Amino acid sequence: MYLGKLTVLQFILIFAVKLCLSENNELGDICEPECDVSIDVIKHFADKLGSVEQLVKGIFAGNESLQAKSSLKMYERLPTNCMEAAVDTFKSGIYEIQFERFSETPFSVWCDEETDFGGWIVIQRRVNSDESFYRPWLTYQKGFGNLSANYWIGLEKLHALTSSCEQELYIKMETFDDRNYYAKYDAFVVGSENEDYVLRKVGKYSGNAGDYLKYHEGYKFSTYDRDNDKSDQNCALLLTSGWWYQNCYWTNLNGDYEEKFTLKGVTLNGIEKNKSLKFVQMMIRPTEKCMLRLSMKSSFVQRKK
Ligand SMILES: [Ca+2]
Repeated sequence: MYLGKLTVLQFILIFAVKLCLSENNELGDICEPECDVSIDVIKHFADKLGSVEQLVKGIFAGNESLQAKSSLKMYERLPTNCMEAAVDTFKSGIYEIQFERFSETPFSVWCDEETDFGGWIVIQRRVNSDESFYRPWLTYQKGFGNLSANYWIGLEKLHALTSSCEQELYIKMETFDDRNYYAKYDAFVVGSENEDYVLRKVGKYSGNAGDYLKYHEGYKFSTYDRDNDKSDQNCALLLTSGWWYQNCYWTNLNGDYEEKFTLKGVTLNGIEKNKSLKFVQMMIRPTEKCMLRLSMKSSFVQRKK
């Protein structure tokens, strides 16, 4: 486990150095004007990495001191995301994470380690018509489905996960004739319950599916029993779904899973308008800046002790 944490620290260190060092610079010349990671931060993590390595060597040698054990306890917190949870295995599957902003009780998530270098928490998935996504507000708020099949993580968790530390979003899609698409956004923020879980921010787009989520930015989540959309109609009722509807959609990934012609399918308009996608998976991952902040938070806990 400790080696896993070391790997996270190494990741942070490598990221910080990569960000700040130009190829020809000496250590003392950093940073570039646009760089927001200072030399002090890099030195701090380098020192920390060295001290942790010494502690781990002591543990493995069987001569650990009480002080060493005490110091290591700060690294024993549960993972807060899939970057940390799967750092030892690099395998997709179900992992326990703990996110204090949501609850002190750990909860299970599916971590995807196969897409775009892994570390993704799956927040939504459609694989067949076994699970209805025509659900009321409270069910969308709480989450539903099966972690390894059709799934919606829940708006409350989505708000907690995206509002405290920067996340990026990856939407993976496949059509019934086996064409693959993706849409990636470098930021993704969902508002609070008081804001009706508004899609507060969708960052810069990249991918081959087209930027069809931006249309929904700034719009509240709607279900058939909570019409927050911009339309004169009730989009969620009309489309038997729940989504950040505007008037009504360019993207409708919680729509009706139907292979046949449908106007209310699991769709992204740039791919196919009137037919469902065969597979959709929405995932979030902490940005590099977020991982840096998480590591700094751990070091702060240690200094307090
Ligand atoms: Ca309406």
